[in-house]
Amino acid sequence: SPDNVNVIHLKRMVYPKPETLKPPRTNVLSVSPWLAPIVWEGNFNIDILNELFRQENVRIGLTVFAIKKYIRFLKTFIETAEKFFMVGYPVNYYIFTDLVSNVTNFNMTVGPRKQLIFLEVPSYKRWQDVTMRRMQMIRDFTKQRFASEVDYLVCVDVDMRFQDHVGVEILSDVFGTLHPAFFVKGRDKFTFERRPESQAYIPEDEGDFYYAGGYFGGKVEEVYKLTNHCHHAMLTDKANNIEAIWHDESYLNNYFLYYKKPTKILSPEYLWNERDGTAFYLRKRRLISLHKNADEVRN
Ligand code: 2GW
Ligand code: MN
Repeated sequence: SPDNVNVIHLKRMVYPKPETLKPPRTNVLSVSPWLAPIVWEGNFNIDILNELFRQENVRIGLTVFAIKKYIRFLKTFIETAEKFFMVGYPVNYYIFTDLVSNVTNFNMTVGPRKQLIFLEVPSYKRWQDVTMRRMQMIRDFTKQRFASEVDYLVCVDVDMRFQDHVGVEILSDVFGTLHPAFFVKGRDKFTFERRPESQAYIPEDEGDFYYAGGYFGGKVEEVYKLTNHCHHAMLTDKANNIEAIWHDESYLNNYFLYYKKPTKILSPEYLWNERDGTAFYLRKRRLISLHKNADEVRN
């Protein structure tokens, strides 16, 4: 069972009765039209969820890419994950990097049943390829090793800092995250790929949510399907000399709309911009996307 989680069994677990006519959250959408829960603080009881996932002995893989200059984000990312991410559960941190020798000198230590695993991958010249090829690399390692080592994968950007609880409440067959810049906006403002020639195309009158490219996951088998699909869509576009406007994020949005709707959706609590302060409906800001000097890290 998880080490640092209070183990309380479902039998004699005493908690407030769910009230059918008194939803805990009234100012946010808590369920999608296809009945996927949208995860907000207040809507879940972590003790119940911990007991359910503990019974399954879940093992979690957290994938992150630290290629070229982005290696600088790794230390804070891992340090804060140790404090807030899946506390008490076995976690493999899968760090894809082009500089394995550099990072092993970092001398980061992680807690019991946590493992740092460095995976050496090529570094692409164009930054668009660095971000898009993550789909291919996650897919390849899914078959090779993730399937035998973990049950769920959580795939995120590295330019982030955890600052509050992220636990098993996020786990589901396949999950996506509401992009912090778009969840209050209309479809016409979504930056989906709008050229019909692209595999990522979504017309103006379609779309559920605008999902963030930097935070998705699910059961290993589902992450395989997702990354394999997005990688193939990207290759088809490449053969036709077109590249989706927001790269992997555009292909991911197309996949979630047309091929597999997420079975759980993470609210912006799970992905918030450092520069955006806070908002009245946010009870927690769990993972913060760091402000960076784009020109400096990109060149
Ligand atoms: C990316 C863009 C420009 C220059 C460099 C890089 C880069 C990214 C890199 O040199 N090395 C590297 O490891 N990366 C990885 O790709 C790293 O894990 C990073 O967090 C991730 C996405 O790049 P990032 O964080 O600069 O892009 P954002 O924050 O604008 O991300 C959104 O848009 C992307 C598509 O353009 C992706 O969909 C991403 O998932 C989104 O969050
Ligand atoms: Mn990012």
